[in-house]
Amino acid sequence: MVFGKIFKRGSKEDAERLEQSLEKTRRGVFGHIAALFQGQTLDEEFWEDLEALLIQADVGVETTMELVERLRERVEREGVKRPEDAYKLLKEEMAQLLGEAPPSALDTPRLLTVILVVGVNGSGKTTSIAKLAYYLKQRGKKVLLAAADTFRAAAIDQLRMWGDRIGVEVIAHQPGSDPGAVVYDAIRAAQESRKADVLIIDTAGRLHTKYNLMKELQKIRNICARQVHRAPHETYLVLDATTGQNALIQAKKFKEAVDITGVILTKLDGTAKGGVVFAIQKELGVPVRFVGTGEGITDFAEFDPHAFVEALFRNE
Ligand SMILES: Nc1nc2c(ncn2[C@@H]2O[C@H](COP(=O)(O)OP(=O)(O)O)[C@@H](O)[C@H]2O)c(=O)[nH]1
Ligand SMILES: [Mg+2]
Repeated sequence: MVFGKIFKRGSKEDAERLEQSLEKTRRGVFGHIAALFQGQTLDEEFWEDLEALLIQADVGVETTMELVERLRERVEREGVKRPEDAYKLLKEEMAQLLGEAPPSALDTPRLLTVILVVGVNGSGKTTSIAKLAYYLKQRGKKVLLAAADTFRAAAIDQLRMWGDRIGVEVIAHQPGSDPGAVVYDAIRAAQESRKADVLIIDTAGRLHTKYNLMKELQKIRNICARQVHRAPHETYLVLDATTGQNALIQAKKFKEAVDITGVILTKLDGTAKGGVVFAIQKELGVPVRFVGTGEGITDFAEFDPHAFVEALFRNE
């Protein structure tokens, strides 16, 4: 009930943060795309340039091909001659590609919502968890954090430090302890004395080691499912927007192992590209739910596909 009201999409604040974070992107490749449409003719060279720029913007080869194909078809069918008219159609097609955000588990009222957060080291998991916790707290939710990245002592300390700053409790064990046990305790704490509405679980992010990260994540999921009906209710994959197509390759690996329900795209403020949003939606079929727009606790926004496309093309 409460969530339905609180998570009204497309808040003005979210749109403004998104817009600010895309400053570099607007001046970068998407600015070049806008300039291309200020030319005179829609000739073969134009289409080749558009294709090259979209790929450069991290939209991805597959998604770019489909997008350009669809746009060319529309231009022909609708008899569009002027590049500026074609620009409007491109914007429409890109918005269409992102579609409407599907309902989020955060919109469904339940006693305890469990959010599992996964991703490689350095992608921005811990920071995003702190931001999300703060975001939810500001909206009246009681949040609890679980430090299930037990591999490094620094990771636990980092989450604790954030917890102290934002006034959110962190359940942690000793470094090197079993992450599953941390999750078990955190769920019990959330359900019992602390009565949290939302539990957010931080996890380790080492890939390519003997230690099997994917197995560990699977185990954590099983523990969640045993203790809370249908948990985890959301599994967010954190991706660093500045890593472009690499982020997409990582995402595919995680998706094979765990059921990803959404993406938190970080460091959108640090890239002049940003087209990876389209590739994520198209090639993974997973919605971007939140974006990181800086290093501060409030540099975070709920992702709205329409606001994103508007902000991306708002450069005339
Ligand atoms: N500019 C910027 N930096 C970010 C953002 N999100 C995270 N970071 C930085 O990325 C680095 C790694 O973040 P961290 O949360 O420790 O990543 P983790 O290893 O995945 O937990 C830190 O220096 C963060 O401050 C963002 O949205 N924008
Ligand atoms: Mg971390």
